[in-house]
Amino acid sequence: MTERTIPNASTGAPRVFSGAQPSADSMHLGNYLGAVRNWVDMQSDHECIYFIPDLHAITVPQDPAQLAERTRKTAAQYIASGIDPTSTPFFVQSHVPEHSQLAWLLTCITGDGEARRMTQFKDKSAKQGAENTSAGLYAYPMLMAADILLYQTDQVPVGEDQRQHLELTRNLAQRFNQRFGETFVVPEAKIMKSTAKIYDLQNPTAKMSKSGLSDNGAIWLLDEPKKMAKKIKSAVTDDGSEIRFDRDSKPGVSNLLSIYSSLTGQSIEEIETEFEGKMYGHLKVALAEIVVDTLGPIRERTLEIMNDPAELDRLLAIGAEKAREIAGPTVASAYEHMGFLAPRA
Ligand code: ATP
Ligand code: LTN
Repeated sequence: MTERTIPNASTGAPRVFSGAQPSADSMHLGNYLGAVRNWVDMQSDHECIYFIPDLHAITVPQDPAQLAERTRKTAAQYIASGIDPTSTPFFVQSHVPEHSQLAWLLTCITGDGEARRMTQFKDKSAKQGAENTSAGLYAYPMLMAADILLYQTDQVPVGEDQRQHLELTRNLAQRFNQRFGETFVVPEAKIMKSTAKIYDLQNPTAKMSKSGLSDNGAIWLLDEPKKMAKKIKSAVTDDGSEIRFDRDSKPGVSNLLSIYSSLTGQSIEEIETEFEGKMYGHLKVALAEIVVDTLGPIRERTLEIMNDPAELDRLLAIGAEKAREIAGPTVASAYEHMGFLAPRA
């Protein structure tokens, strides 16, 4: 295995790397419970590095003003959620040029058929039509592989939808090591539990998503607390009145129960017992309070951070500097192994 040139690898804890695109102004409850909260928790017993993949965001058309704004907002929400930029390297992808450098090398050892088989590419390009699909969308998985391999990552906590990209990343790491000599740690996907999958409040068979049909279907971290409570209280529920978990016949109530369980740590059975003989309305009132108690302070903190963009930019610059301490030597080693002529000092 490759020797690591890592500043703080003294603990021997596995290295974790992940991130989510700055593709909306606010994360939703599904992003928080399904991804960000896990990343926050992992900081206690893993060596974590987190980033905002803004270069990935331009694989679909972007408004330049919005890109910068959303990058800051996303960063602020991560920090407010508990990612600690003073101990966990936390940075913006485009601030670390090594991502683009390594992506090119990896693109050149990826087969065209291999890239075309990526289901995310197939789905998105089919939806947009060939003329509206950029070559960047095609190259997306190789950039993602570069993100991960630059940091000699052991584990990548991601959602199920990213499993195939992780498989490609592993194949590219093994291929590179075999062809050119040991350069990269071969990472593992850590697929985050689907029990935390959160559904749309208005359409509880579809997942809560940035691109949902109705704004009332998603709880946004930046929603005012009153609005969050109102959305929970007007969530679609099901026929009957019993508060019982049954995804098939009671998708609305089941969704509320799993949000309740994720936020409190109580099991579904415990919650069912607590609400035995009560009405849907009781569950909604209690849940609204829990949601507001959890997300309200994160929202406040996000607004505070957004009020001081210079301080936020300073933290991100420190993150990028720490990232480059690891990414720089990895790219240098990859160039050397591939046989590039070293530039004169
Ligand atoms: P889109 O609406 O464009 O599909 P998204 O809301 O699904 O976007 P992503 O940026 O694709 O968000 O995902 C960021 C992370 O949040 C991923 O790890 C994903 O698994 C997780 N996530 C997204 N939606 C949910 C959800 N409803 N429940 C649980 N986890 C989710
Ligand atoms: N493709 C991922 C975002 C992403 C990522 C990464 C996640 C880009 N590079 C590296 C983990 C590691 C997504 O859309 N969720």
